[in-house]
Amino acid sequence: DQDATHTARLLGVPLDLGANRRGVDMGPSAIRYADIAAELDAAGVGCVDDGDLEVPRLETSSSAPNVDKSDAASNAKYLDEIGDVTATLADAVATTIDDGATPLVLGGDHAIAMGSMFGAGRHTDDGIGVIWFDAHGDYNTPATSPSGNVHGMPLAAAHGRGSFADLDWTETDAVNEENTVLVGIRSLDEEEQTALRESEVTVFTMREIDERGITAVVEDALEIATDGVDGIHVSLDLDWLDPTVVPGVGTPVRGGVDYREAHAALELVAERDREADILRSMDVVEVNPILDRDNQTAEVAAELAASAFGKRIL
Ligand code: Z70
Ligand code: MN
Ligand code: MN
Ligand code: MN
Repeated sequence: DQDATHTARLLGVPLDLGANRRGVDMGPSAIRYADIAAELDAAGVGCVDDGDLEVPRLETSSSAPNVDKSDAASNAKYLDEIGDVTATLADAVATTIDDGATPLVLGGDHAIAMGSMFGAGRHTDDGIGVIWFDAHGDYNTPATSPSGNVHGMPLAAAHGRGSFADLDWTETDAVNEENTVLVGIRSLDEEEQTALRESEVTVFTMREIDERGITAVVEDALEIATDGVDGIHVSLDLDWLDPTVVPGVGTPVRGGVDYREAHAALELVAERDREADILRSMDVVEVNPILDRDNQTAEVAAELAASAFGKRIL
């Protein structure tokens, strides 16, 4: 008996304007093709598919990256378009939660998490915590980003850091910095590292996982993220895992968690949710089918989502 309490609502966001490689726009299709609905069903979780949000296509859009390198504040490619998409996503996520369901957002690049987090934090008294499973910190701002790619910035934006001119719709107190935990990090830019050191964010690098094991680290992450909040958002960037397990990601970084560690981590999220109903929303991002082999990265994404939503072996 799985006695799960969630109804998952799938929201596809085929956005790749925040990434440096084309292809993650096909992520939602690939994850559906990997039968995420059946995976959730096996977890005893009801699943409603709300389809994909409308996203501007690079091929048909007249928009330019719109980056002025001489103006640090504008060093964020396609921020205008990404701001529109994430505003729509935030509304959809907030409405889904108000309806009593749990949004499972399928990316798309990691920039979409701004919409997920601001939507999940809306209508809360005490804000939300976040657990961010990623190789990267995603804590750049337009002023610090070496690339101008917005998928390297969503967490900083969620904390109201930096100047994001086209994100004027955001509510910057929805995502609590002190309840934000990064897990499995192994690649930070220089200024991003400084910003994280000076922040209230807790960062568990791969080193902590090597020393203490994945379950001890994730138990700590859950303790910190859930302390005094109205629930947590779980953001899973597939490049968190080792590239040998998930070839279909745009920015692979050696030395990631393996398949079993990843499942153990997300099963702990589900276990805590069974005890205290903490899971408010989740996103699964950065699956790139062009770089994948036989859809295996999308399959891992679907399986890990099911683990987070409560799938159990016994
Ligand atoms: C680098 C940047 C990145 C992926 C985030 C990388 C960002 N720190 N890449 N997620 N896949 O450009 O800001
Ligand atoms: Mn990321
Ligand atoms: Mn990443
Ligand atoms: Mn729950």
